[in-house]
Amino acid sequence: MNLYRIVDVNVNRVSEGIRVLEDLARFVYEVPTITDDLRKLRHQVRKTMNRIPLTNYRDAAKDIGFEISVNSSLDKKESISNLVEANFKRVQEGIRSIEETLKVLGHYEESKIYEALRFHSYEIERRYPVLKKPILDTDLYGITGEEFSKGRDNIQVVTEMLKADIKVIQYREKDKSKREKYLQCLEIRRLTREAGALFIVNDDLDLALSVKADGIHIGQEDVPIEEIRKYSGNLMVGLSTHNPQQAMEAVEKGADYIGVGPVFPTQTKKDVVKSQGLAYLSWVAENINIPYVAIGGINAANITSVKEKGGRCIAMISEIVGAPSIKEKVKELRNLLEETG
Ligand code: TZP
Ligand code: MG
Repeated sequence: MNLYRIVDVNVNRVSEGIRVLEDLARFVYEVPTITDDLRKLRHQVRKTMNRIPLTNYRDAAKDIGFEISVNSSLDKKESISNLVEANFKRVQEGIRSIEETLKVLGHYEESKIYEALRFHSYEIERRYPVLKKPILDTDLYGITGEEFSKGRDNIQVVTEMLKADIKVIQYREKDKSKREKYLQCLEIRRLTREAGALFIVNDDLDLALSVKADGIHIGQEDVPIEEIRKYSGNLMVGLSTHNPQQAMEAVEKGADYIGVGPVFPTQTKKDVVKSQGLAYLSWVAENINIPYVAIGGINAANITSVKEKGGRCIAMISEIVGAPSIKEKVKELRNLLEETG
């Protein structure tokens, strides 16, 4: 049956993709653990197929994909990081195709094994050297807010934040059409990639995926994290929390980091919950062992107290986007953090 041919073609595609990643890990980045994990993954991809009797349907000459692949985007690599990204994508899409096809063919168990292998590939991708993202355990986390930006648009503000070497940018925008947000996010993705900064999109999973952001940030009132996880691939997922119970649940449900706040009263967020004060932040600093980001009403006058109570990565909207000079403001905030030791 031709469906088996889809599986067969994809097993080869996936193996080839892993092979490229393996060679780069071994000869360019020289990371034995990742090389080894990829080699094992490649073997498992092949070995799982041995559970299914396969006639050999392979016939590249008759394969219409042959002509398509000659002009595919995989042939236009601009950098090693593009090459690595494209091959992880190739591996993950190939496995997804195997999974779906095996389900139709009634091989549920094997389909589940491939699903697990795909998740394993996301995990390896997160550790792959050239793709490794900055971790959220220090410095400033910049969030857009056009209405507080003194007439500047989100692109101008993000450009300034990146110039000031802020390494985490969140796109948060409540008042624009989805199309406008998409266009701004596309540009911000380009800028953050160039600057080696993390790009996180607030609320919208489709937006985050379509612009290839690094992460999505959701709140307690959004679609639950376990649902987001089903579709978010290797995006990191951040979740806002307002009390210890929510923080523990977020860890249990696999959040990559949590938002902690609002630490102080804020005018910036509508429908905001009551400020939690510094006590909740202290509790998180002592009890939670995933990255956390303090947020809400933080400014130059109180950032020292935030750091003293265990704040490490600190998020701000109005204090940064509303500053006459973003560069000067970031310098001032960093000086205060440094002085606090
Ligand atoms: N989540 C909790 S407080 C807040 C968000 C998005 C707003 C933070 O804005 P600001 O201007 O830094 O108080
Ligand atoms: Mg939200």
